[in-house]
This record gives sequence, C-alpha cells and structure tokens, in this order.
Amino acid sequence: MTQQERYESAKQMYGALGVDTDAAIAKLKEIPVSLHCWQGDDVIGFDHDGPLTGGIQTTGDYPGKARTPKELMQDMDKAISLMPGKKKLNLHASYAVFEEGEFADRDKLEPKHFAKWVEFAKERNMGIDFNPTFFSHDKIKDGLTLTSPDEEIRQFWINHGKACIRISEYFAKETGVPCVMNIWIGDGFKDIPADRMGPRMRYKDSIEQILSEPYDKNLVKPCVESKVFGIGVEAYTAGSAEFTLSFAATHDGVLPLMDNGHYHPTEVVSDKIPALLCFFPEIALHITRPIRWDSDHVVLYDDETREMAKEIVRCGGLDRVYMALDYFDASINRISAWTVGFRSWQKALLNALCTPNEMLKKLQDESRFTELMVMQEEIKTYPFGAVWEEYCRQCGVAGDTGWLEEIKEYEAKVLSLRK
Ligand code: RNT
Ligand code: ZN
Repeated sequence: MTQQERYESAKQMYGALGVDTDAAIAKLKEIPVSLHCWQGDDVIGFDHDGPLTGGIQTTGDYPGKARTPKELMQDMDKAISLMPGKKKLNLHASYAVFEEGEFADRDKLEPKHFAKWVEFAKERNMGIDFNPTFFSHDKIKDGLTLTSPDEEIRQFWINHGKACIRISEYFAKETGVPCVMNIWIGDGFKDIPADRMGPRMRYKDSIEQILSEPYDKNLVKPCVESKVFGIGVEAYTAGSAEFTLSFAATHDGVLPLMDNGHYHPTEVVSDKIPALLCFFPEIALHITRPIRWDSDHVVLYDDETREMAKEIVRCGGLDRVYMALDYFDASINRISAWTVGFRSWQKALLNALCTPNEMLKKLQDESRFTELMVMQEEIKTYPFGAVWEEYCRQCGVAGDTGWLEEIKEYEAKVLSLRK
C-alpha cells in the first residue's frame, strides 16, 4: 500500500466515527506551539559564565551543545526543519545577544539586545514568547530574588521584570503576534521556614510592581508559573500552586501557567485544564515529562501527554491555551531531543483532533459507561499513524524516522566539530 492509500483507508475508518481527518490536519497546521530555545544549550544562555541555578538541573554531557547565538540558531533551524506544524519561539532573558564588547545586566536589558532573535523569528514567520530569567545570576541572594527581604536585591529583580515587559511588547509589535511573558522564580527554602507568608507577600508585591510597567494587554500576556519544590529548596517554594493561581485569579489579564512537572506525582494537569478553563478566558502550559520529580525529560507520546491534548481540544481550548514546551535533556543529541518532544506534542494534538469527542461525550451523558470504555479502548488501535504520516507529508517533513538520518549527518558535519 502506498502512503496515500494508507491515509485514504484511515480516513474512512475515522470518518465512520464522525471524525474528519482532513479537517483535523488543516486545523493543526494553524495552531502555534512554543519551542523553547533552552533545549539547545542546557539552559545556560549567553549572559553569564556561572552554573545553572534556581533548583533546576540538566544532566548529561552529550557533545556538541550550542555555545553561541549563531550555533543555537543554526541548531534550532535544523530541528525546526524536521518538525511539522506552526512554531512560536520561546526565549529566556539570559539569551540576550550582545555586540562584541557590549554587556547589559538583567535589570538593564533592552529590546535591542534581542533584535537578532526578532530577525530570526520574523524570517521564519514565528511569534515570540518570553521569560524573565530569575536564576543563574550573582544577584540571587540566599536563593531569593523577587521574595528577598533585601530590598536592593528585590528591586534589581523587579527592574528585570519590568525590562522584560518592555521587551515582550517589542516582540509583539515586531512580529504582530501577542507575547506570552512567563514569570517563574525558584525562590524557596531548603528547610522548614519560620515565615511562609512574608516571602509570598513580597512576591505578590514584586509581581504587582513588575506589572505596573505600562503595556498593552492585547500584546503582552503575563503569566505566573507555580512549582512544588526545587533542588535545594525542598521544604518551601514561594510560588506554590495556590499562590500563583490566586494571583492570576485576582489580577486582571494575568494567566496561570501550569507546568505538568510541577505537581505531586498523582496529580494530572489534564484534569486541571478543564477546571481552569471554567474560570479563566486564557491559560498557559509548560509541557514536559517528569520522571519521579520535575526532571524535564523529553516529551513523549505517552498517556498523560495525549490526555492533556485531548482536554485542550475537547474544551474548545485550542485558542485559549498557550502551549509551550519545557524540557532539557543533555544526555542525548539535543536536536533530536527538541525534535522528538515537538513531534510528540504534535502527535498528541492530532490524535486529540481525531478523537470522536462528540460521540464519547454523548455516551458519558447518557451514562453508557460500558460502551464508553469499550469505544475508548477501540480507538486506541485505530490507524492514527497513517493520519500522522499524511500530516507530516503535507508539512514537508518526514513522517517516519527519516529525520534522524538528517540529524546524524548534522552531528557528523557540525556538532562533532564543536570541541
Ligand atoms: C522550572 C520551570 C521553568 C524553567 C524554564 C527554563 O522548574 O519549569 O519554566 O524550566 O523557565
Ligand atoms: Zn516550566
């Protein structure tokens, strides 16, 4: 059977369930997914020589990581060429690109320090999302930034946040696409604190000060990301789930951001998406794969990944949920890591778009739970691979593992020369 014949046969099978696979493919092509720049260099960035801090960690020393903006852009380009679907660029402030001899500290960052990224994004027809970087910096005092009791330290980080608002607005104006600006801090304590509320009150005030910077709410979408704990801050994290969710709920235009590595192991973000969509016009996600902790493994096409995508689609959330990838594996070829993760999320979305949601919902509403279970099991073995292949073909990328050959060649010709 040719690829086209396989697709035609799959299309008919899905069609019998009321699913239009052509429409699913066409829809997915319009949905942007944010691709994080930080998989390419193990979350280091270009503005410091120090280690990665903030309670997050990359492990592995696979050769060939990007060391300069040029290398990172080149690697990202390679990865992008192997992924189907619409991309948005996700940057951290630590990825500012300085001219020879130039430097600006985080509180003094300006749009011009990101002009090269704007050029990169525009040439590839991508919008840009942004993240102030509250880690890997010497102005972090005792592990604290926006919650610091030292007013000078706290002010430095507030000024960083404000600078990032201005840069986010610049991105949105330049690209014509709203910029999602995500605030995440690793602030917390290793052991049992004596004051849990004080740091949170300071965090609240700090975010409010950051957001007092004037900006156009249609262009900049600020969000706050929660977390349970980080390495070295196991006992207490200021930006907990309750804190960030309450902040977003009580501040107009602020979105909650859920990272699916940031909850207790039996909690699932797939269940939280429909809960939040009952209240928030828009929410944001970091899509990752935690193994036992917030390990940020490469996203795979696994059960929970599929379930999250299904909830977004079922809830009519494709234009209400800002989707960004957030993982970093330094133990394998980084371009392959990028590619596998992005393709996995695309698969999950396409699978969700090919799920007979109306029919399944009807079974649930009519309490036909036996049939619901049988049907949900049945569609797991439907010929989804043939639809995926067709989507990849239409997007001009390999639908099979052909892309890995390209990465191997790139590794031999480019990455292996980086010593
Ligand atoms: C850390 C958060 C945060 C970072 C990125 C690099 O636990 O998930 O989003 O991963 O900002
Ligand atoms: Zn995250």
